[in-house]
Amino acid sequence: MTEKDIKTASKFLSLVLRHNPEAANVIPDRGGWVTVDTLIAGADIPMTKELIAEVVATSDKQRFALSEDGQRIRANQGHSFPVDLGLMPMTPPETLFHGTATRFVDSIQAKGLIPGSRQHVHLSPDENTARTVGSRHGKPHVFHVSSGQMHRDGFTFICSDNGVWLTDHVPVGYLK
Ligand code: HQG
Repeated sequence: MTEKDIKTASKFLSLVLRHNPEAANVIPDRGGWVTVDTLIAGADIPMTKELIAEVVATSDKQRFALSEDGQRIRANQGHSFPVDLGLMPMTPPETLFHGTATRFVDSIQAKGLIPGSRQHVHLSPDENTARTVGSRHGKPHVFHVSSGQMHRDGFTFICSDNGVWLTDHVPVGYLK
């Protein structure tokens, strides 16, 4: 298996496990879990258990998780279909970071951070990670989010298994 095989499989798993399960003819359960064998059978690209295990193990951001018995897989975050990750709400650090592109800044300063097509707003624990996330969209801009204050004001935060902080909406007043 080559680097290219792993990258192609990773992109396909992101598509199926976050956005479009029909692409592999699978139906995720409430927690977003899908049976590995069913996914392999429904995939329209060559997939094997070994390839999937390699993608899970080598993903730079630990995008995917296998169940303890190795029979099921899900994305750790980034879903656009409704999913209950089953994670306990947690107290976030005082400040979190959101990386975006400069062309979105005006709209964000008007509406705050909204999830768009995803289920949550994604926040990074450090500024460098946020900058990298923002660069995916263009010239990066990093917002500082007063997450500690949001939490004290009653907003809920969860932290995905790969360390991305998730919340529903960040109103403008908490952004710097
Ligand atoms: C922007 C990646 C205008 C928001 C990353 C972002 C992350 C607004 C874009 C994960 C807005 C949505 C998610 C508003 C937010 N007006 N634009 N009011 N509020 N936006 O890709 O956070 O590599 O859905 O700033 O690491 O960039 O795929 O979200 O630029 O964890 O594993 O709307 O995806 O992970 O873009 O990234 P996205 P995101 P992976």
